[in-house]
Amino acid sequence: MRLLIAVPVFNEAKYVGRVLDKIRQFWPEILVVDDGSTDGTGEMLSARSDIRLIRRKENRGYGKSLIDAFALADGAGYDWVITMDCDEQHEPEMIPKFIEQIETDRWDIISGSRYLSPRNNDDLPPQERRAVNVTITSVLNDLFHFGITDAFCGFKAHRVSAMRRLRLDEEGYAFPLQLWPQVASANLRLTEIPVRLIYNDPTRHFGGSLDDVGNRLRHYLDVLSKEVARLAENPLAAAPEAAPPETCGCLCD
Ligand SMILES: Nc1nc2c(ncn2[C@@H]2O[C@H](COP(=O)(O)OP(=O)(O)OP(=O)(O)O)[C@@H](O)[C@H]2O)c(=O)[nH]1
Ligand SMILES: [Mg+2]
Repeated sequence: MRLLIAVPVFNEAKYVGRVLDKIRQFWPEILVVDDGSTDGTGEMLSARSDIRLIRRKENRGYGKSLIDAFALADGAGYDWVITMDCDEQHEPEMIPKFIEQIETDRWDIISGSRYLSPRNNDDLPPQERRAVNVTITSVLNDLFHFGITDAFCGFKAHRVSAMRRLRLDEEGYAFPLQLWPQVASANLRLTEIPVRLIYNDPTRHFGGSLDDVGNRLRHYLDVLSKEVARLAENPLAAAPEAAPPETCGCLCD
């Protein structure tokens, strides 16, 4: 099984070195997508010889970086991609837990959830973040009967051959609102695993109009409803049938 850890990065000079060193303790193959950082992150990444690096001059967005990571992984022959953030909100210690689930061969998407089994050392999420997450998670569950608990966790494992069947082009933070309907349309096999809830920097923000919670929720619902309409017109191909078991014609069992 070939696994790539993909880390989208924008202006993370404070964290990037530490996070990558930590990830390497658990898995050696790492792709970083630096999206036009202006704080020295790109230079720090270019100086490392232990990662694959996509470095863009201009910022194209969180979703675009993941889409590019899946395409690179596919072209380079990887079987799985684990995406994780670079701001110490995702613990590299969890990588083996994702690998455990990958190795069961039962899933196409293994999604981290910060709300599946709360722990004593969890942080408190900002109230409006939690409210948006609860609303969107419940809309997704109503639409697609997923039974998920966390619509917005970027810590996920993706089977590359399954991702190849999707048509992803949402470039911004609304990427999950396109991913989830496509997961449903393509009938991908989905599970969640618990990850720690970490909010270590209350000053972080999305930037631009998304910092207003009303705008953000409207934008997310808008992307979701457009995607649902698009898939109703043009659904994704169902999963290929599993090949029938080969028979050898003899009476052996
Ligand atoms: N490539 C790329 N990465 C981004 C972009 N924006 C954010 N990121 C990275 O994506 C990851 C998640 O971004 P965050 O801004 O922390 O998003 P979040 O965790 O949902 O929100 P917070 O709760 O505010 O931390 C981090 O590793 C960021 O550096 C972007 O435009 N392009
Ligand atoms: Mg974050």
